[in-house]
Amino acid sequence: MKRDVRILPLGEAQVGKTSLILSLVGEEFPEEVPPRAEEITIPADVTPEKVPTHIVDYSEAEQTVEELQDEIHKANVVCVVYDVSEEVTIEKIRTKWIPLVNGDTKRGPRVPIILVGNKSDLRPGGSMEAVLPIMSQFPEIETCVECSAKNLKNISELFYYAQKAVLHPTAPLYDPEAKQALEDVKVVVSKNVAGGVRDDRLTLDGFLFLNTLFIQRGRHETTWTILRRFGYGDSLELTANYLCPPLHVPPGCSTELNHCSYQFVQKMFEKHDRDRDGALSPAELQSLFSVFPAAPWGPQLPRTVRTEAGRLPLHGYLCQWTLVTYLDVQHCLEHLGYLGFPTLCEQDSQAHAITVTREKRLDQEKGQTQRNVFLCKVVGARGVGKSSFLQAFLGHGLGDAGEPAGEPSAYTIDTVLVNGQEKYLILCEVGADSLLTASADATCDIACLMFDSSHPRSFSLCASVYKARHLVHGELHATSFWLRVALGAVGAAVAAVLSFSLYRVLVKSR
Ligand SMILES: Nc1nc2c(ncn2[C@@H]2O[C@H](COP(=O)(O)OP(=O)(O)OP(=O)(O)O)[C@@H](O)[C@H]2O)c(=O)[nH]1
Ligand SMILES: [Mg+2]
Repeated sequence: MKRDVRILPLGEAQVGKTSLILSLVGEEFPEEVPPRAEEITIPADVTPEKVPTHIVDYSEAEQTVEELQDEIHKANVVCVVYDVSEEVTIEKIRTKWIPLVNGDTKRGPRVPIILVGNKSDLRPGGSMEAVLPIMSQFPEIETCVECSAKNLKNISELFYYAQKAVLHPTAPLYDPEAKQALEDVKVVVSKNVAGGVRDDRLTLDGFLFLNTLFIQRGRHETTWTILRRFGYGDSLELTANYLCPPLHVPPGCSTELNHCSYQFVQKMFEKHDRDRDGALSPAELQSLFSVFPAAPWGPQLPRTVRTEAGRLPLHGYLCQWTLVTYLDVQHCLEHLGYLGFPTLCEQDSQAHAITVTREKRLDQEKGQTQRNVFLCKVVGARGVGKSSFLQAFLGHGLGDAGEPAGEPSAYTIDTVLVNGQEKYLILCEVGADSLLTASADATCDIACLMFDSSHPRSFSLCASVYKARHLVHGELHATSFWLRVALGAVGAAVAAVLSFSLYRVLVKSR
């Protein structure tokens, strides 16, 4: 929206420009008027559209042609004033004033114009017949109004129309010429490309033909406008502005996909699941990532989410999106950008795909949380079985025949049912030693301290971590819940244990 509006009344001498301005301001008809009124500013709060409005008078006697051009350049809207009782002042609208304002601007933005028939007290309604043909000739004329400075009739209306013409212009919404141009374009395309237009719309072939035509005819700017609208810069790479829209994540808050973006990524899944078997094969995954500079999900994928015989089912796919959004929201924004989220979801940026949750401290104070994704750090000495524990969470038992290939991953993610609601739970393995350094990041929702019951040292390490992070630094706020797990053998009980812990975390924070 415009920050303020500058209105310039023009027209033949003696039609009543100065009188109109002064009767608006003074709310009475000035018997004596100077040739030119001082510029006036109407404060935002007294205008109907609540924007500061400047009205600038023009007087041929006092201003040069250059000054006039300068004023036209600065104006947001021009009121061409004529005298309803003087035919010649109407004729001059077409022959002099509109060409002066919008001169050779054959294309491109034109200054909106309001036609103002003043002195309606002398000949009410008399000018319409003469004015209508002018209105249909010039699309930049927003409206016309008859008024009388003498009777104070339609004066505030006239300035209201002028304000409205700037703030809510008709031209971009309906331009009869542009509509015609669009029809012409379709005719050209359908004549040249078989199937270029279908159901009155351009097809991909038609669109490509049209752009080739633009480039051949030297209208590169049209093709560039389209490319830039989709986020491409001069080197035909997506720009950083497009890929990394600003998103503020205060400390203590986490990032999740919202309903609309889950729907979007699911649609992408369905689009690339060509054989409709509910999972993406490596080839289908490659086709999903064909619009990325490099495939973003690495060889750790089969050990991070649940996969099925080398294929990625929808569940695992959504888990992976959730994980990236939680751990690395910048990359998530980028990925959504490559997939065209803003265009396809009609949002101005990918930032609209993300929910930034309330600060965890507030959740704890209020005893409620809206979060759907939780992080559990699995802490333990080397060799204690953390990785196996993480893998068991995905249903992979030790030495299982069907254990997936792929590189080891420090994270696994799956959903767990908590009170009948599905929540995402991320497990992250952390070496106990690394947590003992002062700068270590101990923030998580659940800390799971793991020791090997046959190795006392692994228990004492856990005890040190517990003391260091919990008692000494009093970091209770950082971790809601400590879980001590002694595991002889890792089994499928993991999911149940963790689900129960998460349940306790949530119940505790209610
Ligand atoms: N009857 C009638 N006379 C008006 C009206 N508005 C202005 N006049 C008269 O028309 C004459 C010209 O008015 P101005 O306001 O000076 O006209 P202008 O367009 O500013 O003229 P320039 O400054 O010379 O360009 C004055 O005598 C006004 O009193 C109106 O609504 N009705
Ligand atoms: Mg004047």
